[in-house]
Amino acid sequence: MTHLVELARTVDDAARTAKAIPQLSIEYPGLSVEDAYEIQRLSFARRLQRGEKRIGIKMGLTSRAKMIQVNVDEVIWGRLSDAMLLEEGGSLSLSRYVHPRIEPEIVFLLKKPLAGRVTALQALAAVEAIAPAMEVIDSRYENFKFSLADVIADNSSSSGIVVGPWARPDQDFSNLGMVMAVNGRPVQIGSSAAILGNPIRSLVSAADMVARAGETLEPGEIVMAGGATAAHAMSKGEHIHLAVQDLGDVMIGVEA
Ligand code: OOG
Ligand code: MG
Repeated sequence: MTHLVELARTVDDAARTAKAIPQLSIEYPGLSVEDAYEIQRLSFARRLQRGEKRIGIKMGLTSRAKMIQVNVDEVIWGRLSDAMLLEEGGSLSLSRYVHPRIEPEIVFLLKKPLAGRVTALQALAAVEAIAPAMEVIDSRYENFKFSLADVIADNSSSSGIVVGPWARPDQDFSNLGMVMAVNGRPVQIGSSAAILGNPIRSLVSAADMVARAGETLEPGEIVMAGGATAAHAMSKGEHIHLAVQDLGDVMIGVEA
């Protein structure tokens, strides 16, 4: 237990100061997924103690492209705070991150509590709205390399969220074209269908995974469904633009 508290401080400090750390699994090769989620919970509690508010959760590794890019093939989740929200159409500063990447996503806004084993229909009935979104992920580990337990302990690389226009969820969003462009040039092209075949399945998994941690997704909270394509490593001077068919656009610029 004490070493979990210490490891929670290590990953939290790394995120706060934007300094890369060695993988926890090097020193603790036996680190379990269960312990990793406890480290995540404890490190997020440090954020709450500093005054940040929980705004929802993010699902990760819900597409083949993402699993292949980071060489971890299990669905994971992480906790999101208000301090991670980035202004749509604004810009972020590279100096606040270790080696940030950005990826195209779909996000859900909930109007009802959701937890446990639910059907896709029940999950959908809890959704107030959906929006196109980009997630900024920033592994705190050197070279963006990690094991399953490492990435979970590091809050599943959560670091920033840019959300586009909210739309009613009563439309078919199971196979929407998604194009992420950098300074006008498409760098990732995909479909919302890449997210577990249909992004609603990511919400179904989210409800189950949080319940197993003894938590509930609350009305007003958001759930990021996970990257539909591989992520793009960001560089200074880039204007990153995501267009999602029928849902609209999301933009962010990158400063030094
Ligand atoms: C882990 C986080 C994965 C996603 O959408 O799949 C994730 C990582 O790639 O560093 O956010
Ligand atoms: Mg993501």
